[in-house]
Amino acid sequence: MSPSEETRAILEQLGVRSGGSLESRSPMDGSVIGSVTKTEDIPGACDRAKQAFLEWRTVPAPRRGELVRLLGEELRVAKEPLARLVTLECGKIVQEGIGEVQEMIDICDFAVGLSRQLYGLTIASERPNHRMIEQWHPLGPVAVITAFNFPVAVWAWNAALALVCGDPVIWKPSDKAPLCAEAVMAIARRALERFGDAPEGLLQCVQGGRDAGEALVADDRIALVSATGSTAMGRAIGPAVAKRFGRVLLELGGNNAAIVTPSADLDLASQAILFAAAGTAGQRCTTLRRLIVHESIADQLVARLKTLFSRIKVGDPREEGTLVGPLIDEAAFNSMREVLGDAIEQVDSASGGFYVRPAIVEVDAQKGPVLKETFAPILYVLRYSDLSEAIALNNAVSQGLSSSIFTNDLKDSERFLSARGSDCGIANVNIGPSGAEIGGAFGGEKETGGGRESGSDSWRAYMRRQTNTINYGSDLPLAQGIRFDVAP
Ligand code: UN1
Repeated sequence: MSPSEETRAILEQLGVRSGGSLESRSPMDGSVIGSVTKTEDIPGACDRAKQAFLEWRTVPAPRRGELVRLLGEELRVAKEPLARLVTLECGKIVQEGIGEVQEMIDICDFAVGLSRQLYGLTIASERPNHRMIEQWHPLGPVAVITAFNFPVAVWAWNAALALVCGDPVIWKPSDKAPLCAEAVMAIARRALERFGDAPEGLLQCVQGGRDAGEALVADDRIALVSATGSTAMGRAIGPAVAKRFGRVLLELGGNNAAIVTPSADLDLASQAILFAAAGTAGQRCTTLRRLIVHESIADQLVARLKTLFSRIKVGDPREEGTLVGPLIDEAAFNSMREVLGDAIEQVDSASGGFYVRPAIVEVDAQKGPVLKETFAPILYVLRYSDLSEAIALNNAVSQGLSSSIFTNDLKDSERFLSARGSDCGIANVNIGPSGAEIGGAFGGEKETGGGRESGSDSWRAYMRRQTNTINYGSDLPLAQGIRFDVAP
């Protein structure tokens, strides 16, 4: 079946009406597979979200969790068609499409449990008969700006947490993946109907390009802008939101490395490197882009990787056995070609899509394109002789998302994880830098933006902290022992 025929059938199955001026193309063959209506009234959406907030913040958090539980149930029902749509609209292989929807389900489960937690602290007061506590209250409407490469999961990371935290969500999906967003909204509507009395405007989606995102960023009814995308995008959003003292949660570019030490298990490392570098056609922000290998094992490992890379099946992401589907579009292909020149290996160029074989490029130093995040499957290989040098290379880029080390030497691994080790938000041992579980906090430092999404205590970004000091005595001792009396 052609991508457009199959998309039409899936949209119908999921209850999504296609139509409007914004077209969506499948990276598989470049054909138009559907369209959506551009959202004209962004301030109206912000207004509805604000109204919804006034009501939703008063609903007990465990009841808010019930909505997320229902969302998880609806996602389980729609898992296969939604995953298929991710494949059709973004080119992910079937396994990864399913994995992405599983990630949505996982975060819903996580958020349901969280809805009975959202803990604050009790703090010892210096004053007699005083008690200090910290409470977490809902923050306000959250704008979620997502990229094409995780067209549904990143919304879910944000929405599941925001909902239990008491915040409405306005989603501005990538204009390369508008149909996935419409499908998720249709699924969410079923959860909302079953829930019954959620306020209108609690979950919204606005479709459009950069201007739609800019309108959300500028609107002071939006308490938090959670944005995933390029560092250039983050550089525009950060100051714009700061100007109005709004909050941001930025998850921007990565330029992730893995160090392979002489003691590493090379079978395990090769498999991990294969997935981390070639998976998702090199279009994850956690994709492995720089391999830093000890000189004593470099020849052996590179030879192995070259063999593995040559065996990767590149092609129709729907086909059994395909590991690498198409790049998202021609622009992605061009940026890969800019780096590789004639060495780029295009596969099936008659298909209308941009299919490439993942490339391995050995380099002597980190400069030029090695320092940039080219969103395509290029793995640079560097050699090192001493672990401090390898760690310095890992840290010598402007991005700080993910990193890993392959080693069986406890000292090497602990050095890598220590304060003088990797400077990234994620540092792994004997697994690649990509493919994180939702239970951990996800995000990174430096030009990656500093935000943390998903698990651990990332929920705090979606709430406001309030410190309370309660005097249950009859005297008024002041903090720091200050005396401030007037004779009676
Ligand atoms: C992204 O590429 O924007 O860790 C997110 C991973 C996925 C999420 C990636 N769980 O690779």
